[in-house]
Amino acid sequence: MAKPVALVTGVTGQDGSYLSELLLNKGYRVIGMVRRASTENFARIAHIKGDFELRQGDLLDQLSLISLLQEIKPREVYNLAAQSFVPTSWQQPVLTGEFTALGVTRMLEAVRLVDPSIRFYQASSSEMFGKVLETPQKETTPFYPRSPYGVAKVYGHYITVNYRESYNIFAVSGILFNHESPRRGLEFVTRKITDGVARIKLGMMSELRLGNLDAHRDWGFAGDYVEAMWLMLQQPRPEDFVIATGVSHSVRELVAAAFGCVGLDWQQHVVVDQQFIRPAEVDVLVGDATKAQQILGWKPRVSFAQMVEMMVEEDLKRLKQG
Ligand code: NAP
Ligand code: G4F
Repeated sequence: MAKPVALVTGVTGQDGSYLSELLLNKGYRVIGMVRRASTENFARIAHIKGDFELRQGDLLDQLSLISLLQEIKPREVYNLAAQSFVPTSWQQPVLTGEFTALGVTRMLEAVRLVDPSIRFYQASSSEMFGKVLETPQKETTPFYPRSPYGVAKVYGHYITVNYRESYNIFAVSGILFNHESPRRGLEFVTRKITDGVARIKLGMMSELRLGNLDAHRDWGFAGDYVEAMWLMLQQPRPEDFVIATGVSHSVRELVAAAFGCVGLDWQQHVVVDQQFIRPAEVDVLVGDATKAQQILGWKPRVSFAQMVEMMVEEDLKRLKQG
């Protein structure tokens, strides 16, 4: 029997790499969409590159998406590609809108034109809740985004709902809270901290410059969260889900936990630097994933403490190897 085909956009990113592993293990033919670059950026997928296929396509280019779907005939499309770093969205708000907002419409249009029976997953974000109007946040909590990125994600979310309601497409939105791993980009706060802790422990640097230590996030492990993406596309009905641990920690607690892993006092090394303070902040996020637990049977496996330890250990190992 032919393998089910899944297209993953954003395959070179953190989530794309974990999701591709999961789909390969489930027996899918996995096709990763990559945009053209002068140098390859395949570090996160190097270990599985021989097991799946890469095809060029860009969320900015409508025709490339249509041609790709016509060629590979997927059963499922996971739209993970985006400009995903919140501070950059203030520096490049228009480009962020092109990728993160209109890119979703381009992919949905491709689905509608090529084969409306394709099942579509959109990577929505807890950043949409922003200046939160309810705690904890669930599927029915109103949005109040606080960054151009958050605003773009709200557009992506509602256009997904709209294509579901307008064209009866199986299009779902996963509202995922922050999820991290040793494959997280070095600019995000968790990885910046665990990489910094490892460098300080190894004598490669002495101080770590950060922004707002009072911000709280509901941090989970990316490997757990990609499972929820797949589960959402296997349901009898298309529905949106919040995916979160239900536990919130401050950046300060994260710093203390990471330095604690190597027996160092964070207060000797962390400096608050105004350049990392944002024009508008999301102060506290904490999600309620009860619906995902009840309908998808999903719950997180890796705790905050386990995840921080895993990330510090991996950064130490990588830096020792040189
Ligand atoms: P990531 O590591 O930043 O990866 C982003 C991916 O998007 C990269 O593969 C990047 O490709 C690709 N991309 C960017 N612009 C593109 C374009 N124009 N055409 C094609 N590909 C493009 O992000 P992530 O953490 O894995 O997150 C995956 C998705 O979930 C994103 O949409 C993000 O906004 C969303 N999300 C993430 C979190 C989280 O906590 N991680 C939470 C909620 C939602 P290059 O390698 O070419 O740059
Ligand atoms: O790690 P962050 O940059 O993640 P942020 O802004 O919450 O966004 C991430 O999660 C979203 C889901 O809620 C995703 F949609 C999005 O794509 C991305 O994956 O910052 C987390 C917190 C912020 O409050 C920030 O102000 O950490 C605070 N922070 C303090 N010092 C810092 C720093 N953030 C960064 N990146 N760098 C710092 O030095």
